[in-house]
Amino acid sequence: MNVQWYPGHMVKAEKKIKENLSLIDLVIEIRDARAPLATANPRLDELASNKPRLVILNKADLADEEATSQWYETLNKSFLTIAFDSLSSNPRKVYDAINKLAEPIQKKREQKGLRRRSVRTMVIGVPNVGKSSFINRLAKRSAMKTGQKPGVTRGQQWLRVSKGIELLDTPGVLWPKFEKEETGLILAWIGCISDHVFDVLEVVLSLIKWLLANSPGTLVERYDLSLPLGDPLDIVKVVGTKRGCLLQGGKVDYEKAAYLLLGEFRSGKLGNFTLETPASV
Ligand SMILES: Nc1nc2c(ncn2[C@@H]2O[C@H](COP(=O)(O)OP(=O)(O)OP(=O)(O)O)[C@@H](O)[C@H]2O)c(=O)[nH]1
Ligand SMILES: [Mg+2]
Repeated sequence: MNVQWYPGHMVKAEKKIKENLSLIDLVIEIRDARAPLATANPRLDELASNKPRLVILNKADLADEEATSQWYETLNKSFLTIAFDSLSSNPRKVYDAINKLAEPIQKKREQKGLRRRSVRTMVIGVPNVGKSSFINRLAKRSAMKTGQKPGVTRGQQWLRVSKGIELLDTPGVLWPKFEKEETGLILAWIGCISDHVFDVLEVVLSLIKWLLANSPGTLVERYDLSLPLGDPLDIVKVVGTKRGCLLQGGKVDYEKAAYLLLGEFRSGKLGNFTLETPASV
């Protein structure tokens, strides 16, 4: 897949992270539980090596539960990790984790004769993983703007989410680390890359291939497809016909059908899927 990258943009993003590191006590890295590898920040180990880190496997409600447990086990060996649903999980465990990670810093302050102070945390992650929704969940109100597409948060914004905890919302940043073509595809499937920069039909054909290989019954059931199945393009055609994605004159509108499939996948209507296993770490 051909996605355009802007090296200048990445240099700026790294500079911003470095600037913020001097202001904060710990880092919360939000990843998408459906793709904890593709949505990881490959530069973070180096950039934030001296800051405690909390990893949130967000959108756990859309991921495969068993796979999320496996990811939890794997990641929790390196970083305190929490599987979370920013639309409905109880934030208690996140508060506890933040306070636990900040405790050594608070202790150090006390030893120096200083008072404990608010824990300052930067929330980072690739676009659309749910950073702003996560902050809203912790604050128990819609303080930050959220949206179904990447690039909603433009600037940085601090918010006191509870007594003693302040979070910094940041714009999502993608890193040009697509050594594997699949990483780019996965990011496109789950909505972390703007739909305008790739060919939606091409991306959906690859998603259909993945679904046929990993969960053969899903498409058949959801769209009541007859067997034997045709190739992925045929499947888009049948879905488009059945769902009325048609051009004037009655021909199938492949792009519209592709958007419909993508939307249903992203919102969990096709089921709960995890696209990467810890074995690929
Ligand atoms: N099902 C589900 N949807 C979520 C969850 N967290 C966020 N969302 C949805 O995902 C979309 C993106 O959420 P945002 O909070 O705007 O994501 P963001 O990381 O701040 O995005 P940018 O600011 O664009 O980088 C929104 O439509 C949210 O409602 C979650 O845990 N589960
Ligand atoms: Mg945001």
